[in-house]
Amino acid sequence: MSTTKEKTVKVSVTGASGQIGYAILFRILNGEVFGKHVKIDLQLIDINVDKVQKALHGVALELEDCAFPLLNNLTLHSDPHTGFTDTEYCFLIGAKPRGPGMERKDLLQANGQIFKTQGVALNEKASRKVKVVVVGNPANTNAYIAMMSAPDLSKDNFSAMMRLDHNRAMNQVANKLDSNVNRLSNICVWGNHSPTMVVDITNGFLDGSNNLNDLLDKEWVAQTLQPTVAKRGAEIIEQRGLSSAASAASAAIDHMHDWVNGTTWTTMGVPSKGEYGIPENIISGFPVNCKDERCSIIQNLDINDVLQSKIGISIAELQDEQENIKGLL
Ligand code: NAX
Repeated sequence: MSTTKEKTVKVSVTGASGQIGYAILFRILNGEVFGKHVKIDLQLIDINVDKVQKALHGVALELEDCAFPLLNNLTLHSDPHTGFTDTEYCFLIGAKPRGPGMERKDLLQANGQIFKTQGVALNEKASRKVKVVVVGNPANTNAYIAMMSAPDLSKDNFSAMMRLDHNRAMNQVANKLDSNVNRLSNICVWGNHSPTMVVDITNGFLDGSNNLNDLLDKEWVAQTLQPTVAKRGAEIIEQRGLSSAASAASAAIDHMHDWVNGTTWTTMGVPSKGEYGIPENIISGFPVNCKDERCSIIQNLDINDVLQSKIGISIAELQDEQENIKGLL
């Protein structure tokens, strides 16, 4: 008989009946974030539209049919205030897609309102130690809005998902070196989750000691790696007819897993405290270490002038997005 006291965590997922939701829920309940011995109270949230709530109910039936031993309790919500009650780990996936004729600034406004409401609900209802990862686009600015709308929570509770860009970069480099992602370390992605994001291999290694600067041709990094990662989402839509879903879900699992269980050198979108000249509160991709359920930005890296100027462009885009939604805050 086990003598270990069973642990239960409370997890909320928005956009739960969407395509990323469908790809992530089964993996969360399979123990891929919190481990095989941690039970889960799962709170699923989607919008208050009959068709969507019906679809959410259908997903819930399937989750039940998996007979996951880790599923302790499952509840369905249309109101984030109930869906975020006491939540400790929160995947904010739900967002409006860009509609016909909608400009980027209209999307920012529409989604900004969603993330403001959710930030307020988190502020009122979530556990004080809640960990939030925003997946819904524009992810960095949505995370910023939620963070600024939750003044009673620490800013360190909020993050945006840059891990899909990170994983895409890792895969491209591993393929180029005819190697495996396990043999790579210290790669990161700076800036916004948008085509302006900046892949950085300058501190990277193969097998812990062979510097990627010496192994990879500069021209390949600039002319192939960076644009391939930047345009990968568009390439998937073009091929699959739908946007990335399972890979996005996988990246969200990796993001929360590493935040909870610890890691060295990965990429997370986290609020700047002024590191590397990035203005305070901008949620940018940074290289981070995670330990004891906290992540910290890796300090004192040398950033060459070319990288610095590319990062500056991506940060300027984030500042522009903030300017666009400042009326909401
Ligand atoms: P879907 O359109 O399949 O699903 C979105 C779901 O969110 C729908 O069920 C919708 O009803 C729900 N929703 C909308 N507003 C909501 C609200 N206020 N509260 C709760 N639920 C709400 O989109 P899907 O493919 O799942 O993508 C979800 C989001 O992830 C999109 O914004 C997408 O752009 C973004 N992505 C972000 C990525 C990243 O790396 N950060 C990569 C993948 C993805 O493109």
